[in-house]
Amino acid sequence: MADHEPHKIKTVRLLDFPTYDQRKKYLAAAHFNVFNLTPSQVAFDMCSFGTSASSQEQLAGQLIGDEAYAGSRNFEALEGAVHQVLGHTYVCPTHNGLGATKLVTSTMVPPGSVLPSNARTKLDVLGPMKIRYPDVRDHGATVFTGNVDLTKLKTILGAEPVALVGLQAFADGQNPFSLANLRAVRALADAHGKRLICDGSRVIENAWFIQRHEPGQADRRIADIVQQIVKTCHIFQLDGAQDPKCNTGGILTTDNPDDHEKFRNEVVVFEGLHTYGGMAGRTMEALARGLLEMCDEDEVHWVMHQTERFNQRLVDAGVPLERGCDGAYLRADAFLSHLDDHTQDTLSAALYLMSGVRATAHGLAGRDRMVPVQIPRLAMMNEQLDQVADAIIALFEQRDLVHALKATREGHWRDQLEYHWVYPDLEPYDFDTFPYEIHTLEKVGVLTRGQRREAIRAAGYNTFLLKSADVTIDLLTDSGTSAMSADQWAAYDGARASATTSDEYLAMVAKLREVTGYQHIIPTHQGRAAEHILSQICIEPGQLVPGNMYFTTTKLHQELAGGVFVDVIVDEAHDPESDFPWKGNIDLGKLRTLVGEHGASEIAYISFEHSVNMAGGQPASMDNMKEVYEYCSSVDIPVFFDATRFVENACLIQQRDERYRETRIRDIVAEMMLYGDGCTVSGKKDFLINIGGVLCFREDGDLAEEAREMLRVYEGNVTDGGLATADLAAITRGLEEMLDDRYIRSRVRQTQYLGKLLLDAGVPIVTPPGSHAIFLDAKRFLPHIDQDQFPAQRLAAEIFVETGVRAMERGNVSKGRNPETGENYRPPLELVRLTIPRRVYTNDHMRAVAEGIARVHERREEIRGLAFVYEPEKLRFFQARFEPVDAMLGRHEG
Ligand code: P61
Repeated sequence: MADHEPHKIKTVRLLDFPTYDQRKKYLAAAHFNVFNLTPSQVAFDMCSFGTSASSQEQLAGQLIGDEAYAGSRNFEALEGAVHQVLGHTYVCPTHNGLGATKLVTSTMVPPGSVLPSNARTKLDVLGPMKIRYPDVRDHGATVFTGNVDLTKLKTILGAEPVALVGLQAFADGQNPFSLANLRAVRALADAHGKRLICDGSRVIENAWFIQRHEPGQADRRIADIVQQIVKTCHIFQLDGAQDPKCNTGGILTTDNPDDHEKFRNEVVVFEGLHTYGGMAGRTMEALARGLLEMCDEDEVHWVMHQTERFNQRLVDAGVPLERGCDGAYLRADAFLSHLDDHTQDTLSAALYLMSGVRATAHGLAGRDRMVPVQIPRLAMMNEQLDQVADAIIALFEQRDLVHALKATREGHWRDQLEYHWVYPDLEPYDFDTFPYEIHTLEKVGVLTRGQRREAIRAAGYNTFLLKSADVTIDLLTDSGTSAMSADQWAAYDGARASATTSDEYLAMVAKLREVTGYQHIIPTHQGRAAEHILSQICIEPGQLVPGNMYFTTTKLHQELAGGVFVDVIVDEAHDPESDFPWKGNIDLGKLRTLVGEHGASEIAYISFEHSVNMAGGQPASMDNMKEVYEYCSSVDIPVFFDATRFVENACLIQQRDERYRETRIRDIVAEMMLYGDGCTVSGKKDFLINIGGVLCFREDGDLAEEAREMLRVYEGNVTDGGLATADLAAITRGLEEMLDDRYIRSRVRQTQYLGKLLLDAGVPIVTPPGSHAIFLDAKRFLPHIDQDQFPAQRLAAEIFVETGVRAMERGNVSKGRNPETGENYRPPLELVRLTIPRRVYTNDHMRAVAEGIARVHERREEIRGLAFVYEPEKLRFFQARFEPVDAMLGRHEG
């Protein structure tokens, strides 16, 4: 069983969570028919049609070629994918599944003829075409409920003008057929000289069901079963919006050149030329790529695991449903058994009113009594699905309060219906989860344990030197690794590049002024560039720079400017076992002593970091920032924040300081920034972007001018700092998204979830868990390894071998050597950092990480230390190479 997604999140689409009052308003405006609501009025849209997350390759494919006329290369790609995955020779493209149906009926099913099928819903369109579609599904079947009743089919074949025999994979979303039945249907069709056509829009789900439940099929691959299904049919049709995770598109495939000739000649009438069939070139490309990906065993198993889990949660709570291949199909009549009429739409309306979840039946009004709650493929996380299930369960518990919708406008199709409703008094269900869905995803590395052992050896036991593609869950850094949102991409795409002043620059300045309250906003290409400039303009050689623990680049630039970093963080920060909630605080006593000893003029400025990285992502308290600033103002020492993780610090203030429980994150941030004179920021963290930084000054225009002088020399224009205009646009959008309370809480909670799992497993970590990372305490994890044999470095390597998780050493290797003694510093904290990228991983990934590390912990005694085989002079941790001491001993002894 898959225990986490075989992919990570590449881009996200933000979700809206309308309030109860808004939902009342929207629903009334929609005439109480949830079909009329738009996604921005909905919290979770439980529909699997054209709503899948796509792969980054599909997304990229949208920009390739995109020509849709004779001989387009996108069509060639589609043909290639069909040959490879489905195995049929001929491909006729159509604009979607309906287009394929139309093509088949107009070429092969004359009016008045009959198309028996095991499915209903998608076939209702045949009614208006005067084609009958008798139901031949075996209603007595218990496992393969989509199997055809062969006797019934035979009778119809003998008695009626059958044009084609129809089959649907996972008919109506609930009824899979078996390979044995498929073969029998084919034989029967052949015996009567009829063609068998299969709608395989959900062929993957059906193949999975066969793999799981049909005797003798368990060891076959999904890809194999899919091809057998296709090849058993004369004609195969597929809606691109289903299994290939496209947003539209369709195909009709066959091995029969005569049939194909018919399709080719007809497709030009209704769809488009035979080489695009009414699809844009990009749709064909995305469809081709989706076809190539859809049989991926891990992905299929993950999707089906999610579906099973979702159903089970509902079943356990007694909710009446039928298991669907893509979700739970609620039995509306049983759910609202006290109502007689319009139970489906009433259930949909009540669920929306209560929670904002949209689930609705489609097609013909009154077709069946189900409300399908479908899971958009790969777009949601289990935590979100659990909450959707809980919302349904909560409604089920209040079902007696729901009264029926009253129709004010009847209709043939479900979207035509309109209602009247008196709102029931339902207890609203509030979501508290990740406020985004997965828009595109990226596959993760799948090396075997043996391959990982080889990879880490080749990387000299330095996780910095591993290839990202070999990593399963990458917790090396939260820097530049965020998943951007679709809105950020839109801003990025829409930016008009300028080598002078851009609209995007002005918008970013305005936004940052609003967020920080600082007047002078100077863009830089990333954090260390801002640190370089600040250090150069604010430090006189020999001056001291007190700060709350060092950060590598910060300290380096202070030293390059002739400054001397002095650590004035509270003592608790150096004690990994202390539970002090404000381990990022500056010890005011230490600071006063320092100023007393050296005089304020010897202090360049205070370097005050939010959510202190090297201490474990530990926050400073609001009171501490205020006190430090009061004191420093009184002695004329400027305070500059490293505000790289200031939103996370604000979130921990909201969480840990009673007085701020109800204060919005943006207001907490604004107050924090009052207690400083300026800041440097690496935007690659909280700003939710992949590149960028800023240097800001509250009001000192002279300093800003000096900074701009340097900017011109080292970075780029004063209006871009060397960043692309598009990146400025993404920053501005990110600045808005980072301040969303629901987002930042879900982020920090995810980190803390990982921390809790590790603590529960007895793994020593720095407490309390911080905001962006969990730090393993290597001294306690591997007490038998001397610090000069780099226990944290070895632990990070061992974690990779065990789990494919990449972590980062933050201990003796990172701290370096004392230039005077030549000895390693042997810092009090010998840590391994598990850093959580923003919006990239799910809680299931976090659970897998914790379980893997717990396994390493169990065999900790057999782990040995490391020795340098190559040691660079500066920032040695990036490029250093090591060998295990046991291996070296062995070599020496041997
Ligand atoms: C990180 F191993 N952090 O945490 P730049 N201030 C702070 C940072 O966390 C930070 C920078 C300034 C990184 C990347 C990194 O030795 C290392 O945009 C609090 O990276 O220039 C960066 O910002 C510098 C990792 C940097 C390292 C240096 O993963």
